[in-house]
Amino acid sequence: MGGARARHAGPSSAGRAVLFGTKGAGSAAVEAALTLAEVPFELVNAAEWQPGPGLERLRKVNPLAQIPTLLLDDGSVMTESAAILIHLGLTRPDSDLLPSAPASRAQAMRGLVYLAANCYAAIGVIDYPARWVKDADEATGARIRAGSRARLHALWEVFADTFPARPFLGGAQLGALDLQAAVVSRWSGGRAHLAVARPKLHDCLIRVEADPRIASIFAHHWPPPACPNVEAPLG
Ligand SMILES: N[C@@H](CCC(=O)N[C@@H](CS)C(=O)NCC(=O)O)C(=O)O
Repeated sequence: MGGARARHAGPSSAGRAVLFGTKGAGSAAVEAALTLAEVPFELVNAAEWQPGPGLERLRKVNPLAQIPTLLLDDGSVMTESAAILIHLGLTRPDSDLLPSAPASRAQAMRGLVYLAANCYAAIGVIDYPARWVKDADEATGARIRAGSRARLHALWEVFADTFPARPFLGGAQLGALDLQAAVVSRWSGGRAHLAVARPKLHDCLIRVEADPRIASIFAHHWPPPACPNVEAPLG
């Protein structure tokens, strides 16, 4: 599976899925989902905040220049993380990205859209407050950020109460909802808030990131903090 991953798309990418993304971004959830589903793909390093050829290429397929953006193997463009993950789950049923039972699958899709429409959207406001208020000064930007962050943390509490881990968010198997929750909670203090306010969800996300099939992806995007430089006493 690891061999399916290449970090830079070359000219030979036709016929292969191409994922636009960068370190620490929402593309990490799609990268993990493609890996679980064993879909071969190439990764183009691109982000709105990283000028360069990757961004130029991304703009041509997604006018919002947002990541994740995924080119399917037929060349069609997929944007919107929830839609991408649902598509992968539906087209790769053996991956367990979505539960097979219709009632559980419906709840997993509900959770994916909840995260995109509520949590991810709040993070978009936190990251780019000036997009939402004309002529915002610094103090206004700071107030928008603080209010959106508090709202985001409340949204996480509702998510945890609505989608309990049993042991994973979609049920018995690790799936797309777990991946998306693990990634989106990495931003704007979400994970630290959950550790205190909803520890069961927090523990579930730690288990998700430790799954041996995808642990290296999470470790690449969110490396563990370096050990303090403590000198060992000489024996
Ligand atoms: N609705 C999109 C949001 C994607 C998004 O906001 N991605 C961020 C990176 S994690 C981005 O590319 N932001 C740049 C921008 O909005 O200009 C989704 O669910 O995939």
